[in-house]
Amino acid sequence: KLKPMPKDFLWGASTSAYQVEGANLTHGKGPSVQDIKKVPEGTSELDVCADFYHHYKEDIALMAEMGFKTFRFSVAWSRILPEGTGAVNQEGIDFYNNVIDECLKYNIEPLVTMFHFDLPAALEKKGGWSRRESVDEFVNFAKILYENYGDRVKYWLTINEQNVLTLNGEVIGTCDLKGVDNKYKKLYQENHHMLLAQAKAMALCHEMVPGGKIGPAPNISLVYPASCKPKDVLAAQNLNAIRNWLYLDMAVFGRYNNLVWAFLEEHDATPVIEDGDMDIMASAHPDFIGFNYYSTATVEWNDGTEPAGRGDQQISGDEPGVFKAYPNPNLLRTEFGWEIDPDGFRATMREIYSRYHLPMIVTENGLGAYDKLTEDGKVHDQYRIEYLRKHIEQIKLACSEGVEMMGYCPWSAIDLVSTHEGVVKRYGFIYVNRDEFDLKDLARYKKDSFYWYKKVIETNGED
Ligand code: BGP
Repeated sequence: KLKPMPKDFLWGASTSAYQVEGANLTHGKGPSVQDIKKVPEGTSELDVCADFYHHYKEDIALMAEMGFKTFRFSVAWSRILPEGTGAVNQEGIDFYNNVIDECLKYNIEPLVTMFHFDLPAALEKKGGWSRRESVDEFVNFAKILYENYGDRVKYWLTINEQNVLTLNGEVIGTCDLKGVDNKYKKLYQENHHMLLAQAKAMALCHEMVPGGKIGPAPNISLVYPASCKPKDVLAAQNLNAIRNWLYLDMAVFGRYNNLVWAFLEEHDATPVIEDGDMDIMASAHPDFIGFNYYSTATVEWNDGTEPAGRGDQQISGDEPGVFKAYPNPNLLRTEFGWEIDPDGFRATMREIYSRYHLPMIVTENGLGAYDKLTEDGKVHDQYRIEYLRKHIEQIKLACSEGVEMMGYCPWSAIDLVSTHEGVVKRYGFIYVNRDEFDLKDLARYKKDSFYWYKKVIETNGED
């Protein structure tokens, strides 16, 4: 039997700085890795995006009209610190002050992601996360955020989808592996630095922000075995460890997952760990777990005879001797080929909760589609309503089963730029009138899902 949703459930939605703001090289902002990458063919540059930088008041007013209790957005590191360290760009500080104040004006709790795929290019040029210094650079950035916003921002997220950064960085434009001999060695050393930076930032939040709550935000997709063949089950355990549990085991327990460690040893890729690193990680604790969920992943055993290939966004490449991507024949797919699995969402929530026993907030979930604006300014996105409704149903079921869910922030509050598939891949409740290369007037239109989500929030999930 369904129990009512928690009274203070945080309904909202998400964006990220480099995908929504525009003004990417103006107003004192330094370039990030996203601004120096070559954009995928057929997609536009990041100079305008949804132009949230100039429309934030109008956009937050629309979020308030939907009844948002929270708004998840990220802070662009190189807007605050154009060089990644050193001089602060006051205009950048002011911009996020304004965004935060605008949220608070409508009683919307800001949920701030510190780092969402946009390392300052100046740091990348020096070697980015592969250098030990990156840990202190991130902590310094976190300190500036707490100093400036800690009086008003209670909820913080450290690193968006650190697992995707490690497993799929080339696709999302955060790393270039050309000429790298042992990619695992490089990626998992960077990963170690990020984990350490995260642990230190969590501890610092507890020191500096009164009542502050902080958590990680990996992308968690429960991994299914393709069959009940025992070897397929082993393959699923392998990918679950590599893709999912490594990140949460580290954030919550500060412990490397043993299956991952064995995998790294096998590839001569165990990270350099300095004295004291593991203590720092074991003593820092998140207050909650944020996670992005789009779908599950399905794998079968890989006997090692086939070379590594690339799976889809959730699977991120096959590993000989470890697992092989398997298209799940039981699931429908979006227009962009992503599997749709609401039941798997509940399975994922159950599994995370049974492993970590922490409250959880869904920091992303959603459907990318080619929406059409009608002549009379409507967007009939019934497919999105259906997708979201089915996922919300699963949250209700999970809550009724005793899983502690704090909130739901689908991707995305407003149309923005996809990681690699352009602005025509839309996720928002609010339509932004532009095409890939024709900026039109950037006017905002309420999609059908806007009115539907407003009712969902009004009734605390009853719709
Ligand atoms: C997540 C990212 C987001 C986002 C979303 C949709 O991986 O955290 O930044 O864009 O996926 O993905 P895409 O834009 O590739 O459709």
